Amino acid sequence: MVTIADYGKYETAWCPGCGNFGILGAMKAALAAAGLAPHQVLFVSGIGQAAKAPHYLNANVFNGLHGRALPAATGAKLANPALKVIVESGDGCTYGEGGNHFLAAVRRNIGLTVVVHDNQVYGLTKGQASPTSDAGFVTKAQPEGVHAEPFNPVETAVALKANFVARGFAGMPEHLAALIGQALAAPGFALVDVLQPCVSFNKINTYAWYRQRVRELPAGHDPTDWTAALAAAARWGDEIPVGVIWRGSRPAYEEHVPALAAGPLVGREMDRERLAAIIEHLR
Ligand SMILES: Cc1ncc(C[n+]2csc(CCOP(=O)(O)OP(=O)(O)O)c2C)c(N)n1
Ligand code: SF4
Repeated sequence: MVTIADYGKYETAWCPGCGNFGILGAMKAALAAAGLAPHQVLFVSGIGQAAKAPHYLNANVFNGLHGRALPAATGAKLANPALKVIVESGDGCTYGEGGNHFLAAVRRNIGLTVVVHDNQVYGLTKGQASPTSDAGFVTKAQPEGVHAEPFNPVETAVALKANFVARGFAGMPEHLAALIGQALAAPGFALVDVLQPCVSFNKINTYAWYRQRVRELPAGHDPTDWTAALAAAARWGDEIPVGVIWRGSRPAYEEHVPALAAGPLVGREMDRERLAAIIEHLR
C-alpha cells in the first residue's frame, strides 16, 4: 500500500506560512490516495518557488528551464505513456514564460496533470507582477500598478476544451487533495489552478482575501455543461468559485499520435544504424 510517508519529508527553502506548504501536503495525500508509487510518477517543473515543490518529495523529477516544463513533460509522456507525468510550477512559469506552451498543450490535450501554484506574483524574483496579477497591483517593478487585465487560466483552459479544469485553494488542503486526485484520474490534459498566498511579496491576495471570496461550486454545477463551466470559470472578484469546473471527453493526444501506434517508444529497440544515418545527415 502506498502511503504519504513514501513521498518523504524534506526541509524546504519556503517562507514560513507560504501557501506552497498546503499544496505540497495535498499533492502527497492525492498520490497516496491514488495508490501511485513514487517510481510510477514523473514530476516536471521550471524555475521559481513553486517549481521547487517536486524537490521536496520522493519521485522522478525533471527540473528544466523557466517556462519550459510543458514541452519536456510532453516528450516524456509521448516516450512513456504509462508514466503519470505531473507538471508543477508557478503562474509566471506556466502562464507567462510558458504561456504559448500552455495553449499548445491544452489544444493537443496531452495527458498531463498540471498543478499551478498561482500566487499572482513572481515570488522567487522578489515580487514583480505575473500574468494573473489583478489590474492595479502595485509592485516595485510596477509602481503605478499593473495596467493590463489579468490572464484567467481557468477560463482559457475551459474555452480551449482541456479535458479537466479545476480551481483549488492552498488554504483548503483536503478539498485540494480531492481535486488533484480527480485530475490524476482524468485522461487528457488536466489543470488544477491553485490560489496560493505568497506571504512575502503579495500583501493584497492574502489568506484572508481569498477566504473572503473563495466559494465551493454549488452542488448543482454540471461540469459537463460547457456554457455553465465557462460562466463559472470567468467569475472572479467578490466570489471566486473552487471545485471541478469543466470535464471534457476529447481523446488524449498520446492515444492517437501516429508515432505511438506500434506501442510506447520507451520499450522499442533502437535502430542504431538509422540513428547514425540521421546524425550524419544533420552534420
Ligand atoms: C527565461 C527566463 N526569464 C526569467 C527568469 C527569471 N525568473 C526566475 S523565476 C521567475 C519568476 C517565478 O515566478 P512564478 O513562476 O510565478 O513562481 P513563484 O516563484 O512565484 O512560485 C523569473 C522571472 C528566468 N530564470 N528565465
Ligand atoms: S516568496 Fe512567496 S511564494 Fe516564495 S516561498 Fe516565500 S511566501 Fe512562498
